[in-house]
Amino acid sequence: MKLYIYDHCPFCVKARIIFGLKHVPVTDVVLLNDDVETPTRMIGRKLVPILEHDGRFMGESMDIVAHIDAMDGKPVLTGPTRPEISQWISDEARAYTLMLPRFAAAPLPEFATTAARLYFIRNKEDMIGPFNAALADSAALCASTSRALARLSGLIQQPGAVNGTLSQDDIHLFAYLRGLTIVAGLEWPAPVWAYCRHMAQATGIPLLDNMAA
Ligand SMILES: N[C@@H](CCC(=O)N[C@@H](CS)C(=O)NCC(=O)O)C(=O)O
Repeated sequence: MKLYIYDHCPFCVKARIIFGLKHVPVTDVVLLNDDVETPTRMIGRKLVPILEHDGRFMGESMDIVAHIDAMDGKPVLTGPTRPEISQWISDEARAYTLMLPRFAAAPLPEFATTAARLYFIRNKEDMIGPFNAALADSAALCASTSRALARLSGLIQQPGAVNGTLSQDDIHLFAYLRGLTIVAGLEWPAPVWAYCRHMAQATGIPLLDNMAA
């Protein structure tokens, strides 16, 4: 199996998590961010992640998660979800304003060419406005995101699973938090950081704190 991804992409992290948790062998293929042709040929649009399995292509991160989790008849995402976790993640969507300009400046393989990096910048500035303005707002956004992380701390039941047993909440939460580790200057409560460290270890997906800015 091959999984086509961008390293920074939280949706791709969702798909990568299930391979890591289940130790299912897969080859990650990082596409250049301006490669429109490859994903379009596979699924008809420029969107990752894409799973290639037996000559077929599957898009949609959570479809890939469900497919891989069910494949051996021994699912690992067996725990219940909690509405407060999905609510916390959707309330914190604004922190993408912190993440996107930092992804754009990072030494990530999807930006191996200048054209690929510029494609990303143009694409995301269309969504959130100029990165300069976003970066200028960093202090205020970091403060509110740190307060949100403090609230999350009380919701984490175990470092190995936010609700005590692995569930879809872990897919969404770790995908989000892993992206956030590229932001320097956040205050990470110990339980939230322990969760990130544990999930990184369990999934084999490194955090981005080594390139935090
Ligand atoms: N619903 C899709 C969303 C995937 C998605 O939005 N992927 C982004 C990357 S984070 C993408 O490929 N966007 C097109 C682009 O960056 O040009 C899923 O869950 O897989």
